[in-house]
Amino acid sequence: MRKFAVFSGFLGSGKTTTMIALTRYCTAHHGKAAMISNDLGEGVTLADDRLARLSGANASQITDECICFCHDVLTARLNECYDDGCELVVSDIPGFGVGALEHVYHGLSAEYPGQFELAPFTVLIEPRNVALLRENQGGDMAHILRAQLKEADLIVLNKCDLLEDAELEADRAWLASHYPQANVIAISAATGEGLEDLSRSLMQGSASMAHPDIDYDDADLQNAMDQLTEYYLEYVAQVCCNDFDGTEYLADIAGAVQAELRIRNCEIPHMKLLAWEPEGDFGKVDLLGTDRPIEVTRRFARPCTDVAVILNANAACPASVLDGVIRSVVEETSDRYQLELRYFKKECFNLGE
Ligand SMILES: Nc1nc2c(ncn2[C@@H]2O[C@H](COP(=O)(O)OP(=O)(O)O)[C@@H](O)[C@H]2O)c(=O)[nH]1
Ligand SMILES: [Mg+2]
Repeated sequence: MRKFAVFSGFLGSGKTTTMIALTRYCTAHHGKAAMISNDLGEGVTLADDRLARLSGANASQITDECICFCHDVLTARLNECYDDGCELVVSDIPGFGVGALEHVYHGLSAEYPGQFELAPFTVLIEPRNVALLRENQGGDMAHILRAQLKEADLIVLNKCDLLEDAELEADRAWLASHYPQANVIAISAATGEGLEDLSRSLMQGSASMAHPDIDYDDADLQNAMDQLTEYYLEYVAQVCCNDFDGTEYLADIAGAVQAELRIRNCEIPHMKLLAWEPEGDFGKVDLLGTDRPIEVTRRFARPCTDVAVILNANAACPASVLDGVIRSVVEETSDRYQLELRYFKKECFNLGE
């Protein structure tokens, strides 16, 4: 089997966590699987890809361009995975990702007919965003969520560990009735619930190859996408003390960026901070909006000495504002922890500019 699935979905919905859990689960129970993290930064190491590898997933990355527009790179990578014995490969798409059904699925099937078996086009959503849609809130973001869900063959309601049974059923029923073209399943990438369902849906189902009625030039949709600034930072921190708490350090950076952006009325749907030390111990902190608590996704087991850090962010604010905020927060926080920094890479750009 040469199955390929795109995972679309809003920033922070859990695409990476799900791809990690799914590829590990499939490989253990059904057949070898692989994941691809796709994002735009040029020549960067993605936090998602590094996290996936540190977590033991069979993972690789495609950067510089959306897989929507580099089918040669994508097909070469897919063929490598299948030659390596994979039966299922999943990839996410950068940013908001609306349009991948047309560009990736229809593009691949036109250019490489019959080469790949396309699994249901999969869109992840988290309960908080279902709530926004149900309450008719969410502003620009709601436009993106609706467009994404219209593309779906399979809607994955993730983070169901955060819901009571009755809430879960209500959300599932609402999604099924508003997006009747799609199957809806509920999972928790965090606990592993529903992974069997998801594996079977992808391995046994196939893409509908629909052409949903989405106005990709819609001014609101375009406006929302144009506001997005992407940020990629990689550095190494040399630690002087011997009780350095890497997790607290990452959480302090996330908290300070959140506070600074709140003052400036900027929204930050997702910032990821990943740090690891040479022996493979690592910490991960996620910021998922100015109004949500900082999430410590993984704690360092021990105090660490030297650490490598990757910070990736997507924010709805001008590039100069995000750059200024992140740079000064990283410098001030690192000073406070008496770290010496060596920068490797920084990229910051606005998608609309
Ligand atoms: N409670 C809970 N949190 C989750 C789950 N899946 C992902 N998350 C958290 O949601 C945040 C965003 O996840 P990520 O996979 O990076 O989302 P992505 O931006 O769509 O790739 C992280 O803090 C994850 O730990 C889940 O099933 N349950
Ligand atoms: Mg991700």
